[in-house]
Amino acid sequence: MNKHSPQAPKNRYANVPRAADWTIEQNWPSYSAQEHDRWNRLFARQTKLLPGRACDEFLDAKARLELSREGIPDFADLSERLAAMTGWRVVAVAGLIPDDAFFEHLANRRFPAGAFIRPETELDYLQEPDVFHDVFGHVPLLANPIYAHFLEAYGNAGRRALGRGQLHNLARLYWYTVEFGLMRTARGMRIFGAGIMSSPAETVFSLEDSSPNRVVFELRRVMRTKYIISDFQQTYFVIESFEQLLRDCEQDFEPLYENLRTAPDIEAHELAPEDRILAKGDFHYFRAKGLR
Ligand code: HBI
Ligand code: FE
Repeated sequence: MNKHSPQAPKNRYANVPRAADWTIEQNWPSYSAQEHDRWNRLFARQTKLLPGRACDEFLDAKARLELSREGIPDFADLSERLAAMTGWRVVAVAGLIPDDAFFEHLANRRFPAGAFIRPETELDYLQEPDVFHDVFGHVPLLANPIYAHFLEAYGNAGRRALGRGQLHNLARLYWYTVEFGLMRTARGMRIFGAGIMSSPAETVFSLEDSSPNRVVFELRRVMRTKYIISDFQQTYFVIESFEQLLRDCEQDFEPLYENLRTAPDIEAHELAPEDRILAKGDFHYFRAKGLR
């Protein structure tokens, strides 16, 4: 590459042709040995951290899906195995896609997964969901029947929320469960959110650091709670089970949305009077970074 050519695009899928539903060709043979090797290093590093931290449903599904350290998975093969379990398939996208397209895919049991893998310089954190965040973080739980049903119900709720202009309430539900959710189990607190599951640092921080609040999940409370995307969470919400999450999301959201229209937002670090608090954060990590 000569000095006049633009910096190699960070995401080589950014300009590939896409279908009307925003899907692209994964073009699995195009992955280089370096890209496969990066997946293997991310996979090995994260897998080492998960025993005793990831929920059993995740560890069980990851094994059943044969997610391995043998390079970036071919979405077609992975989808054959996944579809046989819960009917979900993994479709390739270049990055974030419009909300309506995203919810349409979820409502049809298709998970849009980034085809690119993060650059060496962003091994620890990146804003756009890459193949490691999406396939290692999100896909395994789609093999769990209850969670698979929850995420389809979420996709349908998303389309209704869009219609009402209340997507932000639903995006918070996604953020504090699908991305950063914790679960209380008989053997202690466990991770299920993909944003944590695919991040070595947050895997430890979310369970073991004294900085964040940990509060029992309550749907309306979560839908009122703002979030930050640039750092660890200041509050984690803790569910009892995927069955509980599914029950919460199968209700008719209309009355809830109506009630939410006038309910004030809650800041990411705030505790609310009705909270069932499992851990009150001391925020030392956030204060040290000037965030609190
Ligand atoms: N697109 N590829 C992709 N991945 C996402 O997680 C995603 C998206 N578009 C919209 C979106 N998420 C949000 O609407 C939800 O997180 C609420
Ligand atoms: Fe995600």
